[in-house]
This record gives sequence, C-alpha cells and structure tokens, in this order.
Amino acid sequence: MNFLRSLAQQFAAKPIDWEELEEALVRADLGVAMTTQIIKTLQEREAWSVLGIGDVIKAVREEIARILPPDPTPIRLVNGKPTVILIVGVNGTGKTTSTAKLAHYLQGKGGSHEPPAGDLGQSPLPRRPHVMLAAADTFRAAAIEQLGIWATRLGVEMIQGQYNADPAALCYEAYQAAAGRKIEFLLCDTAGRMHTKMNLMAELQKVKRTLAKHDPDAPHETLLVVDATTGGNALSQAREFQNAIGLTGLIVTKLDGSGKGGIVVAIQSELGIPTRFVGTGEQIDDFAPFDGSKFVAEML
Ligand SMILES: Nc1nc2c(ncn2[C@@H]2O[C@H](COP(=O)(O)OP(=O)(O)OP(=O)(O)O)[C@@H](O)[C@H]2O)c(=O)[nH]1
Ligand SMILES: [Mg+2]
Repeated sequence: MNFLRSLAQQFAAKPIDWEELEEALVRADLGVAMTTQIIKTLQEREAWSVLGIGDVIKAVREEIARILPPDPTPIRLVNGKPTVILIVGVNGTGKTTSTAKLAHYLQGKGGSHEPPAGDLGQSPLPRRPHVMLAAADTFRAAAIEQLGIWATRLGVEMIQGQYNADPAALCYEAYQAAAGRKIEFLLCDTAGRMHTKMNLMAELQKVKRTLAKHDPDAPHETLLVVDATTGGNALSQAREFQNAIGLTGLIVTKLDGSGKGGIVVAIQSELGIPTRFVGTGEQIDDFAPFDGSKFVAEML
C-alpha cells in the first residue's frame, strides 16, 4: 500500500489543495467515509496555511490505524466437531485458490512439535489439524476438477457431488463425512455469483440453513473473497453479501497486482467487516493472516 509515497510526491512542493487530496484518497480506494474523516480531522487540527504533506500522511496513518483491528482475528477451532468455513464471492476473485491456500495454512497449525497455536483456541491438538474440502461449486465440472487438483496436492480429502448437484445438499453430506472422520476444518468452496443476482444469493442462504441443521453455529466463518484490483466495486460486493448471508470476514486477493489495498480500509470503515487473510500471488504460500499493525507500518 504505497499510495502514501505518491501522495507525498504529488504534494511535495505545493500547498494542500483539499479537492486534489480528496481525489487522491478516493483513488487509493479508501472509500468516501474514510476520506471525509481524514479531511475533517486535518481541517480541524491545523490552520490550513501551515498544513504540509507530513501532516497529511500522519493523519492518514492515524485514521487507518484507528479503524483497523491491530491484531489478526484467528479462525477459532470448535471443540469436538467440524469448524465450517464457507467461501463465497463473485466470479473469478480467487475463491478456489484461496480455499486451497487456507486449507494449507490451517493444516500447518497446531501439532505436538510446535508451540501452541493461538489460532486454534483453547486446546491445541496433539497433531496437525485435519482439513476436508467440499466442492460446492457444482455449476462447472472444471471447478470440481480445479479444487480436486489442489486436494491431491495438499493430501486432503475432497467431497464432491454430481455436476449440477444442489450445493446445499453437498455441504450437508460433506459435514456428515467430516464429523464422521473427526475432521477439524471443513472448507466449502462455492460457485462465483454476481452479488446482484437474488436467486443465487438465495442459494447461499440455503447452504447456510442446511449446514445449521448439523450445527446451529455452522458455518462458523463465512468469508467473502474480493479482488483488490477491482477497487470500489469490492465495497458493493461486500455490502450485498453481508446483507444476504452475513459475513465474518474478507479474504482480499491479488494484492500483488495492486499496490493499493485501500479496499481493506474502506470495507472495515463502512461495513465493519474485518479482513482476515490476504492473497499475494498464485502460489499456495502467497497467503497470510491480515495484520493491521503491519499494514499501517508498511504503508510508506
Ligand atoms: N496474482 C494473484 N492471482 C491470484 C490470487 N488469487 C487467485 N489468483 C488467480 O486468479 C485466478 C482465478 O482464481 P480462482 O481461484 O479460480 O477464482 P474463483 O473465485 O474460484 O473463480 P470462479 O470459481 O470462476 O468464480 C486464477 O488464475 C488464480 O491463480 C492472488 O492473490 N494473486
Ligand atoms: Mg472457483
């Protein structure tokens, strides 16, 4: 997120022009609420004539630090039954890749030879957690195949249904399989869907209702995958998915393709949805829990 650098260059040798500053902040995908707040803070704090770019950068940092949770929010392990994570989003944002990356990440946590993993709640396991994948994107045969390749590579079991099967029924069956085999994490990859298509959103509601028949708290996490390079559109996606099914967090992908990442700030400030993980490439390890303090520290 190096937009502060271009901001510094842009305003280095001239007085702050409020309109120009506003435009630069919006262009960095910080969102209208955040931009307005930053400008208000600056205008209240300093006499306009003495305001320099240093003050602007300080205010931007402070406002962003105030809005982002400083520490990563871990995925909590449910004791004695599968922890279900539902992965949703519009087409092509990186759901399937992120499902595989998250599975790999969760597999690496815990285990008797490692220090207790904070992410795994109160009782770290005496072994690595077991992960299962559910190929709930049943619209395309290729989607099942794509997740299957990851499952083989990661050495995890994948539950799949017939092409065009009901994703809710598939997730229901996958839960049964996961519970029967004492699997800790069940990750359900779903089909890409436009946030504006109500029938497709209703299908996700059905997936949630069906999983809740097994465990009223399932899915324990509903993570929306957004592509950082789509900028402001990610905010409307988050709003619609939040309204339709409720979200517990975001996975922001393709941060390697956009120096910005301002969308993380905009979605947190406007909708209160935290970013939980970030994707920074196509490889399995190009993935990490989102760390707010680090994000702010690395902003310039
Ligand atoms: N550069 C980069 N590419 C990514 C990242 N995450 C995913 N991709 C790529 O984005 C493309 C789409 O990823 P998928 O995981 O298939 O996306 P999806 O959301 O499952 O797509 P649909 O199922 O068709 O909706 C692939 O080429 C991925 O390799 C990332 O963090 N950085
Ligand atoms: Mg997919």
